Amino acid sequence: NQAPRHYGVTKPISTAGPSDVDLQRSVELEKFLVDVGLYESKEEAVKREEVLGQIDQIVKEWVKQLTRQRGYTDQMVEEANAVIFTFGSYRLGVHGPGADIDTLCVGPSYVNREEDFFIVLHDILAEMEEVTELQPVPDAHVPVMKFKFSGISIDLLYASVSLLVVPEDLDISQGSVLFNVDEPTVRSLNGCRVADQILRLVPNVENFRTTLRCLKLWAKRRGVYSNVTGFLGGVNWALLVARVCQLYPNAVPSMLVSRFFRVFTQWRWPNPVMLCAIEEDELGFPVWDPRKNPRDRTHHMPIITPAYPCMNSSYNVSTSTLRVMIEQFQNGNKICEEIELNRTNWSALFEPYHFFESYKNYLQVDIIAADSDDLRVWKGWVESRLRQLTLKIERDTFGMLQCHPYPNEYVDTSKQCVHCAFFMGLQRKQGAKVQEGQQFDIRGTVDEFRNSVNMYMYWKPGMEIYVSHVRRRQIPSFVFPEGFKRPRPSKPTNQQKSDRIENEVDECDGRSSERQFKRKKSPDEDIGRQRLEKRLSSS
Ligand code: 3AT
Ligand code: MN
Ligand code: MN
Repeated sequence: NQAPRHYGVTKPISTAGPSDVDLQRSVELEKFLVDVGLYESKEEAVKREEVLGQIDQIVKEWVKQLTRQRGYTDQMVEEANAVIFTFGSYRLGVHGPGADIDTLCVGPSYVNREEDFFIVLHDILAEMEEVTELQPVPDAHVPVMKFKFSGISIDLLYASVSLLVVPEDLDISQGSVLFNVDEPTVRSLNGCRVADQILRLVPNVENFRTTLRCLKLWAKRRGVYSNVTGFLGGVNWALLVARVCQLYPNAVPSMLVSRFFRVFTQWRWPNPVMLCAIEEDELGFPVWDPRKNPRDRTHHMPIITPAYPCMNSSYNVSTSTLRVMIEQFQNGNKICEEIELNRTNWSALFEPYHFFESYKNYLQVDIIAADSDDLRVWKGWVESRLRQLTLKIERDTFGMLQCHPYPNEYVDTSKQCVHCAFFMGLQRKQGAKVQEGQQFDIRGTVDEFRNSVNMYMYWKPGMEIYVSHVRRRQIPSFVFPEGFKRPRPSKPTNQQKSDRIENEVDECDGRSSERQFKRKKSPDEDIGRQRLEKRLSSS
């Protein structure tokens, strides 16, 4: 493998190294990350290595046992092998305390996923006293066995490759591992292959890591870290940061963070972010290519994975979530400019986003189930459908009503873990000409969403969903566990003033807030609300 002339698909923007001030700011940034508890202890790191060693032994023994049972020769039994690889935040070296270890087990061609992995290995794990919370998810897009091993969370995937004997030093970066395997196996191998490539394609791994830790923390604080809601998850952030590292190969983390915001406030989406050229179709797996696939042309924020078969890792992003992220990038960019002028410090960048102060109108999605186990699965399903609700609302109002889904879930602790809620901010499209008396009627949209959610394959009695329009002041108190609704200025006169300003804003809209949504007056919804209250007070 020849070293590339430069990293990435274009020349760097700047090859400048750090000044003394940049170095000093990097020290401060790293101190900030340590102080907020982003790094695990030495003990935890050692524990993780021990656990990985034990899992490695378990899968090796499992494959040997199966080889013996299938009547292979003694020599085959002797040579029988499985190897494990890690991916996700642990592999990239950016995991926090308590993070899971995403692990892939690669086994020989005759050891399959359906029975050998999800039944035989499952039963072996179920017997072990170190293993708790064992949860097989065989029908997921990427089939996975989730469990805790001595308290460490593990996501274990399995890939059977076209080899009778898996060598201990198997290189899964080679395209040849994809020969003659099915698509779930390709997807299972892909997490590791992508992580390997990312680490290979950045000019300085340590600077990449610190910058990525920083952007992940920022994204969480600003409410834009979540794949399922249509924002970006760990891999997506890793790819964006890696691209910035390529564009500034000699920059240190303080510079990379501010260049990150500069680059991505100026990026002209849907131009794709890529770390390397897209490899031509070698084995016939589908590859992201907007020239060939009409579907790929609809992606709003393409962030392309760097291992064959390359895919858009962020196909979940919608116009709504892209708009929210661009706003947040602009906010980050402004703060970084001020940091560079010494007008503020790093803590300003990580200021939490005040979602419940940012809108006047919200949609509240209440999720109820009979017990906490039911709530967990039902909530996961509803959460995975929320993107559809934002798409439908924007579609049905021709983009005039904008929807901001918020990734956090709020658990109603007074209800013994049987009730939680998600929220979405709603606002009129800014700058749009709104006709006198125009109202948004999204009852039909919400009904369509509720119907699709209720098609849940594993629905059980007690699983219910309610969608209602709430004003900012009606946000339930369990959303604010610290017991405040919003920062109250110390003097009551100020409070009155701010209330008046808000009313004036309403007036400016040219209509009273109550008239903004017909939904508010929907008898159906009022009934829903009453039933919800009744259901909750009886539990
Ligand atoms: P944490 O430190 O664990 O929070 P992470 O980046 O490791 O961050 P995950 O463990 O959730 O995040 O995911 C690890 C990898 O697993 C990322 C991606 O390659 C794959 N993955 C996770 N969720 C999905 C998904 N819904 N669909 C496809 N791949 C996924
Ligand atoms: Mn992980
Ligand atoms: Mn995981």
